[in-house]
Amino acid sequence: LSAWTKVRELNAELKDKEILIRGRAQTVRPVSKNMAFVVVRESGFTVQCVVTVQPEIVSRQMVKFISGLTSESIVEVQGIVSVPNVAIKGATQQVEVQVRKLYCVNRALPTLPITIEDASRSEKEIEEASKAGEQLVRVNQDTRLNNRVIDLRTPAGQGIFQIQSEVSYVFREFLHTEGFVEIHTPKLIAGSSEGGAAVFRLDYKGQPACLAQSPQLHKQMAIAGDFGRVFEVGPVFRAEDSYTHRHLCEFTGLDVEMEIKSHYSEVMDVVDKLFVTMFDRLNEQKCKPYLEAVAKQHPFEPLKYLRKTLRLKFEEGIQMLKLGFLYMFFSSNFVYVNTLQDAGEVVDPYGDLNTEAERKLGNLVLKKYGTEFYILYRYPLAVRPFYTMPCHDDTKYSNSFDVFIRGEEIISGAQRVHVPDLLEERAKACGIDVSTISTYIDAFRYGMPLHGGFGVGLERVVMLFCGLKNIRMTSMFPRDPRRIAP
Ligand code: ATP
Ligand code: AMO
Repeated sequence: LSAWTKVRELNAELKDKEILIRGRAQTVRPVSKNMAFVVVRESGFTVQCVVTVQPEIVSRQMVKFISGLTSESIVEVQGIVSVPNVAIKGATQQVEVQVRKLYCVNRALPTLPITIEDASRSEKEIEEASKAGEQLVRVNQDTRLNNRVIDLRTPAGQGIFQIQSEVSYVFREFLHTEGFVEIHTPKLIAGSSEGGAAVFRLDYKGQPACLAQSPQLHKQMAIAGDFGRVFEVGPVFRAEDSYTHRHLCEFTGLDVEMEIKSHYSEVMDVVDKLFVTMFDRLNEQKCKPYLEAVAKQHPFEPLKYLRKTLRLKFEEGIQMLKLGFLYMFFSSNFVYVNTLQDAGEVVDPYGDLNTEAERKLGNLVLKKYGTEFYILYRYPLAVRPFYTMPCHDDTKYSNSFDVFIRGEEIISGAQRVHVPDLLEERAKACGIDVSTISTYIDAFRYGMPLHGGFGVGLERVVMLFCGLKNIRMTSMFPRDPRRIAP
């Protein structure tokens, strides 16, 4: 009996060996009554299978049956590996399979809502064809998401979620080896964990409740329960009311919480080591075909990062932005008009950076320090959640940080207030109804160590590592203000 082989493993070393593969009939090309080609695809990798009439082995009837297969049907193919002496176009593997048997496991409809060929095209291909007078189908994002199961089958779709899987795998593996315990916290909670309006409220058997905006409160309570270092991978719900390229209503949070000895730089040390390890792993051989598959459809430059992650003070970031604008002021009058408006937004030393300012700072940091991955720390207290520890030397600032990839936020983190009265005071000052989080505040009254942590948006990490333009591409079944299906 032939051995099952993965399409991606088919290579010239298997020449003359009999193999068995299962995949989808991507394209079926009858040549004559005696011959047909079927490109079989498995997990984004493709191989050309050749069916030729052979006495006792392949009948004309079988060639006819194969010629009538519909695209995307599931097939099992038994055959012999051969190595043609010309390059094979339209398949990833540079060998062929000479078919001896082919069995159709499940037949797809003759016409599908989108074709893999159309859904796999790069923007550049479409534009070049258009210049040459040929109109190629451009599949828009809504059509892709409405037909997500087909869209996911494209090489880029496969690559993105293989990379996503590696990110969460490295996250778990790294933290396990660093002595963190994996926990699972409730997603139905009594009060908002982050404050603000972005909360899904619901009725919990007659009691008001919400979907957790983060595992924040319970991951801190796990520290109160003496699990010194914890992490969680789980769903996070945000009732975002606007439609942006980087906000979802449900995303996957990679959360960490840990006791600290004396300073929240210990938390930043974990971020640093974790992400350098992660980026190194993503650049290793295992992920290479997936990164290439994504880049083929959505070209991007590899992420620039340092062996020791840059840590930049928020105030220094503001200063760089001011100087950046000054620099642009001298370079062009046109930019001058825009930058004055922008400068007005960002120079507030106790305000937050808006999306545009974050991007600009990302560019300036890249120019000055040669990295697209960095930590910005010591944020103004006013723009951070109630549980954030104020700086002891200046309470207008806080022991907190955000982390950026290519000028966009992927992580927020901080040292937490561990003193219950201050915590209660801060929650009230931030407009939170403390009765909804009383069990959380009580936990601090039973003795709480110094601690801190951070939360990572999984979909944002993959989006920004791969230089993709929209977070919906890195969420398998995205939930945004307009979409709750499929
Ligand atoms: P989080 O707030 O959860 O840490 P974030 O990326 O949304 O993540 P914020 O600090 O809230 O970060 O926002 C940074 C900037 O992003 C805001 O100043 C605003 O310009 C923009 N922004 C945030 N949320 C939204 C939203 N829902 N819609 C549009 N723009 C937003
Ligand atoms: P924050 O609200 O910044 O922090 O969220 C942490 C990270 O989650 C991602 N993120 C999102 N991703 C997709 N869609 C959204 N609507 C969205 N909102 C946030 C971002 C962000 O950096 N409890 C704190 C973390 C902590 O301090 O431990 C928190 O939730 O990548």
